[in-house]
Amino acid sequence: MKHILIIGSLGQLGSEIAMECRRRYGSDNVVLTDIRDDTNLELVHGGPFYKVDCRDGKTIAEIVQKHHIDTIYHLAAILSATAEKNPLNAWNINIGGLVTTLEIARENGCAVFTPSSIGAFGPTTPKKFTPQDTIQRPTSIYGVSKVAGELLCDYYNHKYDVDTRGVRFPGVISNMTPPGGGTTDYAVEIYYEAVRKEHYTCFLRGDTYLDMIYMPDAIQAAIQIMEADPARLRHRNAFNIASMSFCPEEQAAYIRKLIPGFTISYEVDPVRQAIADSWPDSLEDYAARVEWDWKPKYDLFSMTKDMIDTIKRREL
Ligand code: AKB
Repeated sequence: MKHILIIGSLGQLGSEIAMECRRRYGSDNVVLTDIRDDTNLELVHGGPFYKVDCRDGKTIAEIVQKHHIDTIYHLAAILSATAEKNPLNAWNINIGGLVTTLEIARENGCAVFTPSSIGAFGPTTPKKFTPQDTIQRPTSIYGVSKVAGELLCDYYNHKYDVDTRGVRFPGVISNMTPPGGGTTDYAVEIYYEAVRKEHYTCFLRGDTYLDMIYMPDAIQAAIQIMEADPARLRHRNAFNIASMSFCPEEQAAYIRKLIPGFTISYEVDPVRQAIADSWPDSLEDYAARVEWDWKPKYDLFSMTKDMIDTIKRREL
């Protein structure tokens, strides 16, 4: 049985990966940490939980030893839009937290999952069907920290033989924990506002294409790559995973199929628009499909239907 530690377990990705890991591997075998302990009390009280800063290596090492941890999901990070407000803080948390995790993994023989992002690409990257191995010169501090993180994970693998693995997540859409401070957050907010007000004011231009993924597929990717046969992995970290690519106009058109009165307007935020314009329109994910059988289940229509049905069930 695996013994898993999830750092950043109360965030958007962390909380849902934590729930699925506790369901699969048993609550006592999945230890959670986060900088806060006042959200999702079901997770906080449903198994071992520690309130700790992701850079506090001493405390995290003690937790790893006490619970015989063999796999760490390092999910604590400042997202792209928030990162631009305080770049040094974002660098310190995103890279400081990752180095701390990698060192603990090296000393204790743990495997590590680290999420990278479409943010690891920049304006000189090929924009459509962005290849797995290509130009990476991001212009946001979030992207800079993601590229550095990808390289650091590769380094710990070839230098110290740490079993590091990871994927480049698109914008993640979910209906449990809201995202915070990302450029792709609009794609989640739009569903809530559609159900509540039949109107959404979008902070990106209507024709801005970005890759997105529905949470069940994102969870599946994170767990599947950690269970993949290492002999098949030619890449280890930062696999492109693609699921769907759309712009706000298209998403609004799909929402209108289910909520006919829905309207969208635009008040463009120049900071988030500049970040979005520097990212790819769509990724090519051949390596993930061949090396560990990646295959998403949801497309824009099935995701839209599930999001709206779920939000309606909860709120109306
Ligand atoms: C963000 O918008 O910052 C994130 C991401 C794409 O990594 N959702």
